[in-house]
Amino acid sequence: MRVERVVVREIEMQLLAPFETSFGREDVRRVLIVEAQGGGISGFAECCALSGPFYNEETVGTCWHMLRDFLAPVVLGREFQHPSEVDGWFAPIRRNHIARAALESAVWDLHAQAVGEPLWRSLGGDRTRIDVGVSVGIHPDLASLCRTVEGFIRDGYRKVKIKIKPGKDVEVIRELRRQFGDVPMMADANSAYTLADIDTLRRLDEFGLMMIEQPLGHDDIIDHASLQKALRTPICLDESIHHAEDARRAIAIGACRIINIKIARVGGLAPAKALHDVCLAAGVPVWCGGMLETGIGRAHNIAITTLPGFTLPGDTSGSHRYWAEDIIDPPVTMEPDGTILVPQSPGRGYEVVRARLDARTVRSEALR
Ligand code: OSB
Ligand code: MG
Repeated sequence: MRVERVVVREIEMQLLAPFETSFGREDVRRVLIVEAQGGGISGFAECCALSGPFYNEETVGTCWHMLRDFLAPVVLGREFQHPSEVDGWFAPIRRNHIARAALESAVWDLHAQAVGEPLWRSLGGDRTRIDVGVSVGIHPDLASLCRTVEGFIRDGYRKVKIKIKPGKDVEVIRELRRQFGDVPMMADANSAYTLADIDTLRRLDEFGLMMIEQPLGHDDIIDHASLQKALRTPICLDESIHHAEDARRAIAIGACRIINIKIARVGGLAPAKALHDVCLAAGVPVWCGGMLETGIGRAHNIAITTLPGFTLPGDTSGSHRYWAEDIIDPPVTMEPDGTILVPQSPGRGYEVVRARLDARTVRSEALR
């Protein structure tokens, strides 16, 4: 089949509460929604770059440019047998993974619908439910953080991830452990530390965290290997891993014991699966990270999480974690046991509500 038309839209979604990390804060979520049309079917995916280049180098603006001027032209009108071909078409383009992932994933959704099977089955997954965790942003004070975490524990999440940064780390985790005992907990630093902070990072060892995510440089694996030797807590890499080869190298030098896989960060579903395969072969557990996605991005995260190596709870929470009203129907919901049931209908498995999409669209462009 072929993609006959690509529609790129920018939408604005009000977050229920601002989300703060060591690198910045999002209040209103601007995301691009990519629609790949062919044979009367629409494949959807989300381009989840943040508004500024502070998680990785991409932004909503750079992704718009890449999608319109470089990526859509490569895909439009081109015959394919299987969506795993698309990543190969993008090979001459350097990086710009979030933009690539959006169009590549939309073609996967299109294909899965065309052949009448759920996206997760096209990917080779086999789980019927996935374990759900929640990511908790940096709060202005410890009391409000504790209230938030208490609510999430009551909701039944299987993992609580706490964002940390220098000055909001050891005492924060100590207090959470004191109040909530040994709930499955981890920390994510988003590259806020250096090896000079090794004493602080070692003090976190006493709290039995499941892992500490990306403590050091966004572009580093060498220092992470040194740090991992000095820590009991497993290091999980996020920002430093862009593709399967990065994972192979990081594992080879002992830079991490766990890897966070984000479809967007690695350039799409086929690259995410390839990264997963490397980790599975090496015995390194993976989990699916999040980028404050709308339901469209969540649907893709759920699909990839059905692969066998995703053995740890991810960051894909239900729609209501961030949105008063999601743009999909039904919304993603977490069961009382802390799982999400994997949808059985063809493609992404959640209907896109066009009226809601249109109401939130601030610009759109149709490409042929
Ligand atoms: O580091 O995992 C991260 C959000 C934006 C950018 C980076 C990260 C995050 C999160 C949120 O942790 C995860 C979610 O979508 O709930
Ligand atoms: Mg992270």
